[in-house]
Amino acid sequence: ALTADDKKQVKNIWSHIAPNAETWGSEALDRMFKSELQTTTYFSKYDLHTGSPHLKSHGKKVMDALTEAVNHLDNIPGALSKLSDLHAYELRVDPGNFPLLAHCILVVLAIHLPKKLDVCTHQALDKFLAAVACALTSKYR
Ligand code: HNI
Repeated sequence: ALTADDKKQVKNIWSHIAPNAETWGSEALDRMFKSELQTTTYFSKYDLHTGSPHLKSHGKKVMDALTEAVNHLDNIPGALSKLSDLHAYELRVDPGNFPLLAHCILVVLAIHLPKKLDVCTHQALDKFLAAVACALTSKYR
């Protein structure tokens, strides 16, 4: 679980991330789609080329949802409840894909914020992204 200190680290670094939601979100998706080809199967109607409008709009949606979670660190499952229904009941995304996206998000953040992503912040973000994945996959059965 996220400690009080983890929450502080996440909130702190997220203030530098939220304004870049569209660009960094689309970069993370781009990396996921290129390095984990099976993730593209959920987006068959999308144009997934680097920098495409779809990639940008979806990247922003994903990062904005994470911002919402950062604003509710004491109740992530509650804040993402609707998204959890969507991913579990409608999209049926394989839970194994969530760590793949989390990894790509961390890589993108490390590229853009190398100084800010020290060991403690990396660990806190890793725990945060795992908590989000847990919230989004909790309704699978
Ligand atoms: Ni995800 C739609 C957030 C992981 C496949 N996803 C969304 C939307 C948000 C979102 C927000 C838009 C909802 C809406 O329009 O009402 N997704 C997140 C978050 C994570 C995540 C915060 C984890 C960090 N999604 C994943 C993963 C996959 C995934 C790992 C599959 C590899 N998501 C989808 C698909 C859609 C989607 C597919 C629907 C896209 C569309 O437009 O049809």
